[in-house]
Amino acid sequence: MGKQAEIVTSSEGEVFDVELEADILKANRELAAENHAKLKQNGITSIDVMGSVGSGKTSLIKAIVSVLKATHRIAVIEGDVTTTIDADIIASEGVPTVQVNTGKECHLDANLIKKALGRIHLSELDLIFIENVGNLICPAEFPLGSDKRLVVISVTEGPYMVVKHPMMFYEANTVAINKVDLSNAMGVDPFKLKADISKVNPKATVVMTDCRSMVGISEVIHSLGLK
Ligand SMILES: Nc1nc2c(ncn2[C@@H]2O[C@H](COP(=O)(O)OP(=O)(O)OP(=O)(O)O)[C@@H](O)[C@H]2O)c(=O)[nH]1
Ligand SMILES: [Mg+2]
Repeated sequence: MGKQAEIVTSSEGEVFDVELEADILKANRELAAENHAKLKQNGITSIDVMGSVGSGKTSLIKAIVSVLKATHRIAVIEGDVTTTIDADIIASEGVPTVQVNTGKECHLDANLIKKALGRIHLSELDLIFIENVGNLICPAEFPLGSDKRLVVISVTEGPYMVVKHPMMFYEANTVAINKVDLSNAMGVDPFKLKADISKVNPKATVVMTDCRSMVGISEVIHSLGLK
């Protein structure tokens, strides 16, 4: 064994079902456009919330909802592989919440969101948040039809989340670096994460947040143009 690691890229391995995958992505994009049109017809602003497992997506949505619910009519679609834990947390804010369980899938898709939108009284809303399944890989490829994308990472995932998963950040409008209250304990510099994000996507607004103390929440709201 040499001192440097061997690298095998996917282009060297067998790639199955390339055409099938292209069809699925195309069909998803078409349904996403339909969802977008439906949301716009109803005058609704929609925000995708994506990010790593346990980074604080639900906590951030809950914090934002707690601030905006006095002035906006809000609903939340909660995507999870299983359980209604996140939906129950959000429902405690008193806003309509739809749980979408993806079963074996590691991401939401536009068809699932189309179904979820059918369960909501769209004419009674101003704003929808969609929390995707927690991971930094698959959700990036499946647009849902939303206006903006909020990506949430946290210092507890270590210092390399952005450089290892740049795709998730390409389309982000806002990135929250969450749990900054734990930066010292984790030995992770949030400003280094911020610099990594700005390299990958210079247009994204990066906000440091601590959802437990409501730090950075109004900046996130402002950066998404919601207030
Ligand atoms: N210390 C600290 N803990 C936080 C913060 N934000 C969230 N947490 C905690 O982190 C844990 C995970 O938070 P969630 O909001 O459920 O994270 P999530 O990204 O929605 O998780 P999944 O949906 O399971 O991927 C919970 O115990 C939260 O209370 C924060 O800013 N600081
Ligand atoms: Mg969650």
